[in-house]
Amino acid sequence: MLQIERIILREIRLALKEPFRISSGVISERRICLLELHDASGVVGWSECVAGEQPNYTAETIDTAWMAIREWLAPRVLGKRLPGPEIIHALLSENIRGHNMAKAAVEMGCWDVASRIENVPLSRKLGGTRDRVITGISLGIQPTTDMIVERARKAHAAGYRKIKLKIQPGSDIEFVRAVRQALGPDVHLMADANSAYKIADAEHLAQLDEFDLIMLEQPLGQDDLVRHAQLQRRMKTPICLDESIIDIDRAEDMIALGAGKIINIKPGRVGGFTVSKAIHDLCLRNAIPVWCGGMFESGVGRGHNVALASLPNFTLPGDLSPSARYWERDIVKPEWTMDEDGMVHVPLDRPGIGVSVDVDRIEDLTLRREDCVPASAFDRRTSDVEVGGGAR
Ligand code: OSB
Ligand code: MG
Repeated sequence: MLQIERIILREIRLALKEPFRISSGVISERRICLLELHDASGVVGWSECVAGEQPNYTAETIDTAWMAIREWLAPRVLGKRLPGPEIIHALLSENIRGHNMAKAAVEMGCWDVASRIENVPLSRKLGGTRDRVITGISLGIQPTTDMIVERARKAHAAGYRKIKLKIQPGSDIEFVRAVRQALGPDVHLMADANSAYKIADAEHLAQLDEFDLIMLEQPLGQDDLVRHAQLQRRMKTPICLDESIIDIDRAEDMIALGAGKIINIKPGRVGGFTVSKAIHDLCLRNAIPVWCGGMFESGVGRGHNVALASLPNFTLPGDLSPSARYWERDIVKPEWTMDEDGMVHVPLDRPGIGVSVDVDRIEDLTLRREDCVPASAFDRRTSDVEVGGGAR
């Protein structure tokens, strides 16, 4: 049983140690929306909305998500007695289209609250079985091949088990070739185009087959499932979809069409954990491996991702780098770390996301705050009258 009595929205900013360039833009500072959810039992849970500052990955931004949570989503859960987090996605999605990252922030916060109420780790509440998750790194586009080689060498030496290179037209084949030559044939290497190509580039992209990549992530547009299937027929390298998979139907379509062979599950992009689990289960039944992508989460969002990545079909290394790869200082204690085997440990000794949120530090970093509470009895009466449209 859940009864969320207050959701505190906060915006903080954290500077990345190094600016990160993908085909659709560059980011040097994260504007992060955090949710602090208070249950009637006194339990407090946390979540993070992963929407970026610009609408260049999906249509959502931190500002659209903030508005969606305040106006439409928080009111759907606040003050209600709810049987559990499994029903939240359906509750948030009835006649509210899109806004998956905003929905996910509310939904995943409810999962954290529910696992704390039950006194179990979030991982186990979700059905996770692993106690360590295998970790990779995502490297931004660099101005020269020498610079990407230097970063890839360092990442490999640090123990990362998969190296993902961001690519775009003009920074692709030669960059991948240089890294493959520098690191040798045994390193798990992949490329992510963030939709930078058209189907007319199929022949160009097929040159990547030479480098034995474990996958090519999202070469074409978000809605291009049919074209991804055409491209997959022309390439040996498995295609992995990221931006295209926004719900369970899109995952089914990918499988039916042969539009890809691997899915990057980001819980924010699909509207939360219930849909993530459904996609995970669908992929398991269809022998499609999955891995957990990242959106430069702070330690709060990372806790949610690590819990999800502990499910059985997360067999490929995730974009789940330790805190120190992103930030001078994270907002959780302990910070997220990676061991010598390139594994992040799933916290199993504590309920919820398994790390402490540094509330004092967050207060210091807070640039705006808004408290969402149940509509008062008076507000409810007025809105009933509006909806009733003068029936009396
Ligand atoms: O496409 O996976 C992506 C970051 C922002 C937006 C899109 C993507 C990414 C990453 C970052 O690759 C991975 C990470 O959080 O380490
Ligand atoms: Mg991606």
